[in-house]
Amino acid sequence: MSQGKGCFITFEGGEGAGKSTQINRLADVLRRRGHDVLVTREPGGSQGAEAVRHILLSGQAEEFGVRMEATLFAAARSDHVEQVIRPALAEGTVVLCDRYVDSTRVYQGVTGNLEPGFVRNLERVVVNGVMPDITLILDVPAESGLTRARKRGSSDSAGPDRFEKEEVATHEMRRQAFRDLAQSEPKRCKLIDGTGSPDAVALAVLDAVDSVLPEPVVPEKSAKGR
Ligand code: Z5A
Repeated sequence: MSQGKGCFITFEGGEGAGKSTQINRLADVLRRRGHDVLVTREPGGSQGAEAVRHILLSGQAEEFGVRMEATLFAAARSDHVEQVIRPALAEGTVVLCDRYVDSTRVYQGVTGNLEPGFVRNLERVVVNGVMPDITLILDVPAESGLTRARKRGSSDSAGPDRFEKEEVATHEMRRQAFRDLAQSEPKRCKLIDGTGSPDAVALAVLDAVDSVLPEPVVPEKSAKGR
């Protein structure tokens, strides 16, 4: 593992792809198996990053341009990495993160038209060596993901955020960009069909994750008793 004893697993995909649903399911399974698990998200996941989340998702930063937004996502990520992710991995925790660098590559890089060099340089400095052991890209047609997200949105009070409000064609372009990423980094990125039932998707997720997970650490007492 590139960053200590733990395992770093990220989930990516468009709106309503099922990331939160699958992260929670995977966390339950891994905890039952004896792993220490941390569920976190971006933008957010640390005190500093959560403070920036509202600025980004409310659209307050949009008028200042995509460079500004990308830099704010990066600032939030830096705090999240150094305050939460790196220490958790060093303690042997399995970290499950809802979105990470690939979201910046796709949302700000591809559909935001930000120069690839700028995106790459920002990423390198901010992650500072902490890259996912595996990235699960949940693949769902944009229209179905948006329908799911809207259905869920009508039952919570928040309403659509700055990104959810964009055109279907933009969401479809992101779907393709995530698929391209899976092709260009096949070792790290696994494309998972997200259109099946939550149970079917969970099985595919577990199958992919099993290839990178270390054995859970057995507590000392029970190890002696064996
Ligand atoms: N962003 C960015 O631009 N740059 C960056 O670097 C980063 C992020 C890190 C964060 O939004 C926004 O920030 C995001 C990109 C941008 N754009 N937007 N919008 P967020 O954190 O508020 O939300 P999200 O990441 O987009 O996730 P989501 O919309 O909440 O969707 P999800 O987590 O993938 O899906 P879900 O909540 O698990 O499921 C959605 C609904 O579908 C729910 O009612 C489920 O019960 C249902 N569901 C789930 N799975 C299934 C299946 N298999 N079948 C049927 N129904 C299902």
